[in-house]
Amino acid sequence: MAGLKERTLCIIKPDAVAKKAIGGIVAMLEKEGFDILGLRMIRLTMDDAMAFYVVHKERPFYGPLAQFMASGPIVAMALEKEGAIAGLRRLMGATDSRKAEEGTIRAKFGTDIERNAVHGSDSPESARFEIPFFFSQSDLQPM
Ligand code: 3AN
Repeated sequence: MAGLKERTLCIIKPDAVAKKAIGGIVAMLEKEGFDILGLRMIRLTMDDAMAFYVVHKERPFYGPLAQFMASGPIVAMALEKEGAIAGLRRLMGATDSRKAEEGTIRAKFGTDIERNAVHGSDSPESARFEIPFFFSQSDLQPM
């Protein structure tokens, strides 16, 4: 029996957009079986970035992280697949790109712990906050 489809948010971060990795990353996601329900290229303001990462507001890297995310265009995608949240985290690899396993997006396109090419929701609760941050319900058409 097929498992339950799940939705997650993926962001191609400014470092990966700058190095022309959008196509390479989208190709890896599609090859892994993710359905792309929504896709937008945007530039976050500092306020947007701080609001998006509000869960990290007590962390020492909060300011620099928001600044980095607002430093250039990003690509936000709403993805769907069985086990999408864990599946995307696996495909992304370790947060620190230097430690990311071979074959992962971060191993291929990331640089370090900040410039790590992609973001992925880390739980169903995060996905429920993060997807509507970028997409309205009517943007997301099931495939
Ligand atoms: P992940 O993105 O793998 O879920 P989190 O949730 O621990 O990692 O951190 C969110 C983001 O904050 C990471 N993607 C990374 O860009 C940034 N980050 C995490 N730890 C650090 C750090 N020590 N220094 C700079 N940036 C960090």
